[in-house]
Amino acid sequence: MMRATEQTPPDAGADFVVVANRLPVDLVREKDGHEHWKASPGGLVTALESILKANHGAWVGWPGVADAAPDPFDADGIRLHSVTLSAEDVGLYYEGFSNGTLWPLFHDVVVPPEYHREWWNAYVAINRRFAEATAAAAATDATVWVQDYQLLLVPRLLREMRPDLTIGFFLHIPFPPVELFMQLPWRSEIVEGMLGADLVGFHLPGGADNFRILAHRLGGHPSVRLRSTRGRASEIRVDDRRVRVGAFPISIDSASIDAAARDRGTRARAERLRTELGSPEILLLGVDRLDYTKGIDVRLRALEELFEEGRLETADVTLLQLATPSRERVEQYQIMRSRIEESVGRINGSFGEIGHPVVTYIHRPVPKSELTAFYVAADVMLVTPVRDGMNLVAKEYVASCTDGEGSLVLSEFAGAAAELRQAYLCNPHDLEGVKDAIMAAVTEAEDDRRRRMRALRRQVLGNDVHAWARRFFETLDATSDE
Ligand code: GDG
Repeated sequence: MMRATEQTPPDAGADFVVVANRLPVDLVREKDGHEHWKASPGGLVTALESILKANHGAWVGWPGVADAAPDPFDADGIRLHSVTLSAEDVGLYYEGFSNGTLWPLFHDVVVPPEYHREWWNAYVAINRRFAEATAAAAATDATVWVQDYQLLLVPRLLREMRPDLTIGFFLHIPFPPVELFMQLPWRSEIVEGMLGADLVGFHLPGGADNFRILAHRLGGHPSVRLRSTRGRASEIRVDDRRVRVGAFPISIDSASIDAAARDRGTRARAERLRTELGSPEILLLGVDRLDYTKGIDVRLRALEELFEEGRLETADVTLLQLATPSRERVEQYQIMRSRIEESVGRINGSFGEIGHPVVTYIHRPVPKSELTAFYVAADVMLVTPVRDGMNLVAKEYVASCTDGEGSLVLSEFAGAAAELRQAYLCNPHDLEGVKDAIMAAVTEAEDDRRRRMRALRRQVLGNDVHAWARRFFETLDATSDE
């Protein structure tokens, strides 16, 4: 199935198609109306690049600008097909149903999900638009890999349009417990949508279990039969088809981050950064999209109390918090941002010195090289989400600790905690526990810290994003071969 078909012209359709909400490049529209493309190399592109190129691959997604309708074009050997979304589509399908309904519902209702029929109708219509674009882009018997919660209905729609395709689906966020999922007025439609795939992948076995139970209960296909497939996926019978369900924990391009962190320029930048931050004895770091799931508020509160109680000295410790702007038109994100910025102001007002804030807060994206320098500079990385599918930042930090120094404080509620067992694990709902984990990360003997980091590095360097993609495809291949 994944043969290199070198002679097939892209116009005849691609043998391998990735479908995601966003294309791997962003369309940028200048004030004068002039448009150009900018690469946005995420982890997924890195993982799939070689497979896409070897198979005359195509990518279907939104270019990131409302009403843009660029023709398909080739970038680096990958055919890019844009799905056009109007400003209203973005408001209803993306900001509304995807990020106002599904995102909070799938993250344990950290904020209340909103259920609006108007949002749902738009979600159905836009999923159909993605499915149609994919059906038009895929060659006969092609393999299609659908990504994430914005496109949960695409597998089934696509199967109806193109029964010849092999369809994989991967969810990048948690899949919630049955009791929460059952809130969704359109729960059966969503489960049916996902069951259109041949293989449905989650980060963790818990998500896969939740899905199996729901498929049994809601899918209208009562014979859920469990059978293990190379220990990776079990099987659900849907009419005369089998759907495999399994856990595929995503990772990062560990080797390239390790190399970037060893780079002399990066190390020099990391040193300069520490000086610019007032040469603290201990540099704490947070790196997140500004999202209410990430627990930025949790770590700020923990830090504030540790200063108040005198367990940490403000003269020794500083926190660098990078909070990349995200979903800024969604109300809950605006509320969260105000709350975090208020805390940062309060902590600096109480504990900072003139010219030396204790929290340095950056609310804008930084270049990747700068981010790697942050990781290299940090003594302790704080990853405290209240719920997170995986959390790649935790793995990126570990890959950047090339000298074996550095400590990771990690929430048990991040998917990464299942693999990164030697981190300083904490429950983000237990503030005392978070404070203790930070203190342990700061004060534990060097030998113990190094031992933990060695184990973490073995895990992250031995399980990279390429292995993740390979495992998914091998399982999908095995499914379609049957
Ligand atoms: C979803 C799931 C799951 C952040 N700021 C900058 C920047 N970043 C990069 C990080 C990291 C990525 O963004 C964030 O990935 P996460 O995994 O931490 O979180 P989500 O965005 O919520 O991702 C998550 C993931 O999907 C994959 O399945 O792990 O659980 O929620 O790579 O480095 N990169 C640059 N500048 C920034 O300012 N260059």
